[in-house]
Order: sequence, then structure tokens, then C-alpha cells
Amino acid sequence: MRVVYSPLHARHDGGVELHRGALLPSFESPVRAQFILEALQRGGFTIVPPRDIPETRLLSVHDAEFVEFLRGAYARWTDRGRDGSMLPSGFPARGLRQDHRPSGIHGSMGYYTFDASTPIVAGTWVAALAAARCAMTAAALVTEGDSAAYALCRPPGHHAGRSFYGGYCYLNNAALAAQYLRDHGCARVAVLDVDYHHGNGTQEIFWERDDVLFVSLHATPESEYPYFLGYADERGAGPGDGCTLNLPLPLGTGWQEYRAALDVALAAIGRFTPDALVVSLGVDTFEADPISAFKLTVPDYARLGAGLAAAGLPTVLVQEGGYAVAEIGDNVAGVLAAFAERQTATPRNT
Ligand code: SP5
Ligand code: ZN
Repeated sequence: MRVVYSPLHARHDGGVELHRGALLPSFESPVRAQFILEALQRGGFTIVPPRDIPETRLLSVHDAEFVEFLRGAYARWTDRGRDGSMLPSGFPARGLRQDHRPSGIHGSMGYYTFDASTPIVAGTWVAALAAARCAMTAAALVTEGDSAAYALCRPPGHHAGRSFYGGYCYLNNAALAAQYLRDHGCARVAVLDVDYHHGNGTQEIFWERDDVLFVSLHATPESEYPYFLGYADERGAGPGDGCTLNLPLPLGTGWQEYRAALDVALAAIGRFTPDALVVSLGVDTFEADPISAFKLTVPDYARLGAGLAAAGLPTVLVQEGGYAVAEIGDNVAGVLAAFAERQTATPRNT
């Protein structure tokens, strides 16, 4: 399995986030990708750079004015004499207008994001674009015959929707990979999101689609981010009715309960009979994650990798969350090594 990586991720750095009432340095930091890369190099994986995929590809899942906003936001900020990281200070909640985008930078931020944890800094756009290209390049490798590929994306993507950012995410890397597969020979694609947090952006993008199944295992939004989406009664709409499956799990979930939910997810994916699988691979389900409350251990990530490979599908794995940086490399490498071993052992019938 090849690994797609760009050093440009490191340009997204120095941001702050609002965490329990205090401004803290972002949990989502460059060392995450650095430690994953080092673990994968130690593990003998081949690292390749992303291709120069045209920016117009972003419009396959994102709104043009939203992409324009992300591209130009920081210049608008510095034009006003500011530096540091951009965070919003107001949002269009119930009772306020959703149909008008304010022309000012503060109102525009509140319009396009849904939290105060997702800073835009000088290098955010360059890094987010590189991450999107990593994901689409991994998808290209799979459409060209690789049985699996991994995109070491940073910043992550699954909280970003068609026209909003948030949850440390700006462009939806996994959705871009899924759409890339759709546009290059895969009639049906399943997205399995195993990040600790619900993939609200991916769900929104494919909500009314019957060609992309979205399945997510995550901590209950009753107490966990993103709070306002990810409940079990969300099933998709219109042609996409039944093509969204949420499996929220309680705080404290360990491998045994997680495995049972994973089996439900894999069974649903099997019934959908996809041509390819995209995995939103967050490892913030780890017991020592600083912002999460599941109890997966280092050896559980090899079990997860074997479970994902058992789907028997061409697979694009896309990095999402994971904030226990000391173990993040081992956990990601654990998934990928077990996946590669298991997938090689059970070739699919094509
Ligand atoms: C990609 C990804 O993993 N994004 C996660 C974004 C989470 N941002 C806010 C987290 C708020 C955490 N609150 C701490 C609760 C501790 N139980
Ligand atoms: Zn997460």
C-alpha cells in the first residue's frame, strides 16, 4: 500500500482554538503528520507525493464561493492589519438570517464555519489544498489498479461540508476521494468513517445521494463534538434515503463494543455492494486521546485494520483525527500494516 504525503501540511501551524472557555494552541498540529510519516517510513511503506490535481476538482464536492472564501480569507485578514489566527465570534443560529453572507470578514467567518476551534492561518489554504490533493491522488492510485492507498492528510476533512468548515477541517478530503472514485469508473462507493467524531461534513455532502453510502461509528453527539449531527435516526433523504447509517456509541466504548458496531457497519457496506471503499481513518478513538473518551488500545488498531480489509474492497484510507501524538504513528501504522497483510492474504474476485 502506497502512502501519499506532502510536507506542505506543515504550513498549517500556529493556530489557536477555543477549548473549554480558553484559547489554547491547536490540538491539530504538524507533529501529528510528522510522527505518522516517521512510523510509516520505519514500517517500510513507500511514500509518494500528491499529483498536481487541478483546483477545479474541489468543486466536485464544494461550493465555488466557499472555496473562494477559504483561498482568500487570510489575505482579507492581514489587509485589515491583523496577524495570528482567524477565529469567528458569531454564528447564524435559529432566528438569524441564513440567506445573506455578510461582506465583512468576521461575518463571513461566522457564515462559513460552525465552531471557534478551526483557525485559519497564513498557510492554511496551501496545506488544505495539498491534503485534498493527497486524498485524490490516493483515489487515483486505486482507480489505476492499486488495491489500496493511504493519504496522510493534514489538515483533516470529514467535518467540512459543501460550503462550511469546522472541526479542524477545511476541505473534505474523504469526500473528494469518494467523488474521484465515482468519476473514474466506480458506480457505487461506500465511505466508512471510524474517527471518534461524527463525519458531519461527509454526511451532508452525500445526504441525498444513492451512489455513495455513508456509514459512521462515533461517540454520541449528546455530549461529544460535533453535537448537532450524527444521531441514529439520520438515514439520508430523497434518493439517498437509507444511504446514511450512523452508529453512535457511548463514552468509554472499548474494543469489544466497537468491534460489534464495526460488524454492523461492514454488513451494511456489504449489502450496498460498492465498487470501492473510502475509510475516514481517525485514531482519536485511542484510550489516551486528550479530547476523546473511547478506550481502544494500540493492538486494537491492528484488529481494526484487519476488519477493514475483510470488506474485500479496493480501499482509499484517508487520515482524519488523532491527538495522542506520542502513539499516533504506531496506531496508524498498526491499522495499515494489518490491512495490507490481510488484504494480500485474501485477494478479491474481480
Ligand atoms: C478531525 C477531528 O477529529 N476533529 C475534531 C474536532 C473537535 N473539536 C472540538 C473538540 C471539543 C472537545 N471537548 C472536550 C471534551 C472532552 N470529553
Ligand atoms: Zn475526530
